[in-house]
Amino acid sequence: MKGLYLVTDRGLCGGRPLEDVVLRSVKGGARYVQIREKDQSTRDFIEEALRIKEILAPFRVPLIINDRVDVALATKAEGVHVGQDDMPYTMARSLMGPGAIVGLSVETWEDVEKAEGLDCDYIGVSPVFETPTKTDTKGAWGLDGLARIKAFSRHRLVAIGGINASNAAQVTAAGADSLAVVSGICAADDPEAASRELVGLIEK
Ligand code: TZP
Ligand code: MG
Repeated sequence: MKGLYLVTDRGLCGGRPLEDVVLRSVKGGARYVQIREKDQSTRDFIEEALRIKEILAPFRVPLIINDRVDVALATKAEGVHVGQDDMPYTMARSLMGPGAIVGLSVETWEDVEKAEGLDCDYIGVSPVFETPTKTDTKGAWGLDGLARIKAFSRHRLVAIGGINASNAAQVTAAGADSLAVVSGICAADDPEAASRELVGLIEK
């Protein structure tokens, strides 16, 4: 995992279709897209995932589904992202298969240690900074926590939480391989320009 990773939030798109925001973000250089839906029907989630999969295909950007392994399998998404309260990582991996992208969030040091024994494609360092987008967290890692994980872990690190153009370079310098961004792209007036700016900061 390298580069900009869009995590969606329909509620932050300001009335714009999520598909448009996703398209503009990948045009701006996002390399991964995770659809995160917390209160959508299964049917609507599947239909949305299929539409977004089609949008991503020409860009060769993999689609990752948050939490819902059933939706990922049904839509043949390239990956799934699980948190510590979701389906256990090893079950998600065995259902998705060895070729899928399977990511796991780490919220505590114990999670980081346990992840060393897992063949996940990346760990999501969650959250790096406090963020209004997700408040049911166990506290923020900060740049120091991220650097400590980088020094310890064998996994690729996807940093998430409060990341925007003002801190992206620092988060990358602290050891993030990829930056996952929700509001900084979904709520941006111009998601394409916002994505392009973040990509520039990651690659600097
Ligand atoms: N997991 C940890 S923080 C977060 C998620 C889904 C939300 C990040 O949102 P934002 O708007 O990029 O801070
Ligand atoms: Mg989850």
